[in-house]
This record gives sequence, structure tokens and C-alpha cells, in this order.
Amino acid sequence: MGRLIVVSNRVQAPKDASDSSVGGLAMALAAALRAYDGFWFGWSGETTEEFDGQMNVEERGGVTIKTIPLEAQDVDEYYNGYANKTLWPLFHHRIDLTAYERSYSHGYERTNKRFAEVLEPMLEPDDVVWIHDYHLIPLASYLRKLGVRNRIGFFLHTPWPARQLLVTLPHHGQMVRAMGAYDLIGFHTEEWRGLFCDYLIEQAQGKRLDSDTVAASGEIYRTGVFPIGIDVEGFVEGSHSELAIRTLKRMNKSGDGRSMMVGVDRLDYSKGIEERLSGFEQFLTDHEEWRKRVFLLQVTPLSRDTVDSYQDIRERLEGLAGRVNGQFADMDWQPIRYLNRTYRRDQLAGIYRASRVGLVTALRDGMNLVAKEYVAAQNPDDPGVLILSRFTGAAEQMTAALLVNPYAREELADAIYRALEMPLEERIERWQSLMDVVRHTDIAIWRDTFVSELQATAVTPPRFAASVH
Ligand code: GDG
Repeated sequence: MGRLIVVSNRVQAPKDASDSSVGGLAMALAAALRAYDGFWFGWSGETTEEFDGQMNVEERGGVTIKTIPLEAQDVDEYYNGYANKTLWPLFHHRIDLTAYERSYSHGYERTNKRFAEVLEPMLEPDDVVWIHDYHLIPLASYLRKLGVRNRIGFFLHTPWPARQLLVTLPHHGQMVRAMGAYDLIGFHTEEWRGLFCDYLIEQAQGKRLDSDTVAASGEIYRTGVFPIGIDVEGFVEGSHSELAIRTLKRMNKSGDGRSMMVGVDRLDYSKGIEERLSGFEQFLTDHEEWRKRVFLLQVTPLSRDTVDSYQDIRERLEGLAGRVNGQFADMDWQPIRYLNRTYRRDQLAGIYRASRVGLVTALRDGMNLVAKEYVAAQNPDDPGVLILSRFTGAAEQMTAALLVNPYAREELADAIYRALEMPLEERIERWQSLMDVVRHTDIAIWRDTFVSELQATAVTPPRFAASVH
């Protein structure tokens, strides 16, 4: 195949193969770009007064990165606005937090159009273009209008919302029609794909052509399910690194024989951290015998902290953690260690391995990689137990976890009790089955399957250029 061109809002290429400052996704895409000799295009993260067409080009760890700055108004309306205040909450079923501002949608279209105008002249006829995530949904439609005929694929990292919620978005029809410009649209799960097809069939009077394909509004939508995974070997190796072992020892020492539970999430209202703390509070209320014998380490790096709803959730979490600690702590024990900081990947692996229970209680999550990392970091002879929300994409595959409804405080409390009391034999059995899933859906499989399916699609006929307005 020709070159692979990856496009995402932010570009996070690693310095080299051992760079642990970036996530597994960035590592995997960088590896693909090295193999296919393409480049990675996106926003530099910088703001400029007026965009003058100037692009930054650099080589990082064998990958070519091409980025552009955005004007302050674009950052405000496209990134903070439409992406993070409109689409993110809507796609996570939070229409109560969704902002429907016309200026945001204009900024979103304007920025996508700009991305297309900068990208188009750099494309060669055999290039395959892979666009990522909700920031860039209409990008292919703008590329088609500029005459691009290359194969273009899209992967959504978030859930797709239920039709009844999506119709609250002004111009939802226009957004979905623009997706007809893609040759392949990928989701993490059958559930998200099903909701997308349901919209096409019920709302846009579409016709199912086969299990993957729907015709609607004069377009053909080819969909696929590609569950993302982690770099399993890298993570397992990381969990044996010197730093991980040191971290494990440090945690065991500071735990002083108590069982540790862990939560690792960006500070985001979709991650169900409040519900998790409430479930833990309920557990401590129900099981006096466990007080002082267990604690929860909640690692929560701040994210999107210029957005109001993120400041609100931050305040609520601080209040809740303080309240639970105030109520239950003693001079030599505190039930919740709540941290707003990040750790290196190997340190995280050590923390996961030291934890008797991993808590993933998202209220809605495209996949959730923490669930997979937690499993990969465990000691096979004495593994911890994963408690996993039914509302994550990961729950579709990781059925050997203790699956919970995080909205139900008492159910969560019961699951914590069950996890802490679980006999070794059952822990090993569940872990083996989870580890099989994690291994069989790793990040390289995800990436290669998507790229080869995209490559195998028929070349887009020039229909789209005329049909989008
Ligand atoms: C989106 C979708 C989908 C967290 N704290 C630290 C740290 N992290 C890393 C974790 C994990 C990653 O961040 C978070 O990934 P998730 O998948 O859990 O969630 P999102 O950030 O919301 O990701 C999600 C994903 O895209 C991929 O498609 O699964 O559903 O929302 O890798 O380890 N990493 C380090 N230090 C930290 O303190 N190094």
C-alpha cells in the first residue's frame, strides 16, 4: 500500500520506542507510520494570532509530524466549544451538560475545513488517510469537496450516542450525512456501531445492505467493529521494570498489610469517579470489619480544566473524598488517597500490580484502556480482581470481570466486598480469561485490522463532492 496518513486533533508521537510519556495509542500509531512511511497531521496545541499557512514539520522517533497552530477563536469554538462542550457530553449521554451554541458549530466546521485545506495539497494518489475521533467528523467531507479520491477511514474513540439523544443536536442530520464521505467508519463495539446504524435506518430512512453496510441519504456507510487494546507485551514488560518493582514495594510498604484498591482516570464526569467513591463509602458503612484493612488510591490527572463542567466535577470530588475521609479515617488510616497527578507508565504498572482490586466505574466509555492495563499488570500467581462498569466498551469483551452498574451504590459496595473476599482459585480463573481477551485484542491487531480493511474497500466514487453542502 502507499503511505499511511494519520490525522487527529493532537499529535503525540513518542521520542523513541521507550518513551513512556505518551500513551499506547500514540505508540501504536507511530509504529504504523514508521512501517508505512507516512506522516501524522494535527493541531500543534499552540495558538496563533492569525493563521498564515505556516506548518511545523519535524521528525520524532522516526515519524514525520506535521502540525499547525490554531487561532484563539478556533481553540475556543472548535476545541473547548464544539468538541469538548457539545460532542463529548452528548456522546457520553450527558445532554444536561451539552452546550448547543451556533458559534461552536461554526468554529468546528471552519477548523475542519482548514485542516482539509492544509492537508489536501500534501496527499499523494496512493495515500490511505486515517482520521481519528469526534473532533474531526466532517473532515473527509471537506477533503472530498477539494477533490480527494483517496481511501479515507474514520475511527471514533468515544461511544456513539443513542438516536433519541443524538437528535437533540442541531444539524445532526448534516453531521451524519458528512460521514458518508468515509470509506470505512470504525467503532469499538457492536453496541456503538448498532446505535449508529439504528440512526441511519430509523432517522435517515436507510436500508441495510449487509451486516456492515447501510445505504442512507444517497450515501453508502460501511462500518466495522475494531476494539482497541493496549501494547500488551510492552505493558507486561513494564510491570517487571525496575521502576515498577520499586513502586510495587513502595506501595506494599505504605499499605502496611492493608488491601489496596486502585482507580486511574482523567478527571472527567464520564468516568464515574463520584459514583465509585459513593460505592466505597457504602462498603465501609456496610462492612465495619473491613475498615482500616483497605484503602483506595485514586489517581486522577486534571483534564480540560478550562471547561466549567470539569471545574464542577473537580470540586465535587474534592468535597466527597474529604467527607468520606473525615467520616471514616483514623489517626493511622485514611480510606481514600486522592491524587491529581500523573505517573510514568511503568510506575502505573507497579501501582496496578500492588492493587488487590481495580475499579473502573465509568458511566459511559468508548472502550476504557485502564481496565486492560490493570489486567496486563497482574501477577499471574496472585492476581487482583477487576470491577468493571457494564457501560464501558470494555465490558462487551471482558465478561470475566465483576460487572457492575455504577449508578447503583449498593451493587458497587457488594462487588467490592466480593472482590476483596474472592478466593485465589477464582481470581486466577477470572484473570486468565481476561488476559486471553487482552492478548487477543491488542493495539497492533486493532491498528492492522483497521488499516487492512480500509485498504480493501473499493475506491470512493466521485459521488460525494457534489452531494455535500
Ligand atoms: C479515550 C476514550 C478509549 C491515566 N493517568 C495516567 C495515565 N493515564 C492513561 C491510562 C490510559 C489512558 O490514560 C486513559 O485511557 P482510557 O481509555 O481509560 O480513557 P480516555 O483518555 O478517555 O480515552 C476511551 C480511548 O480513548 C482509546 O480509544 O478507550 O473510551 O474515552 O492509558 O493509563 N498514563 C500515565 N500516567 C498517568 O498518571 N502515564
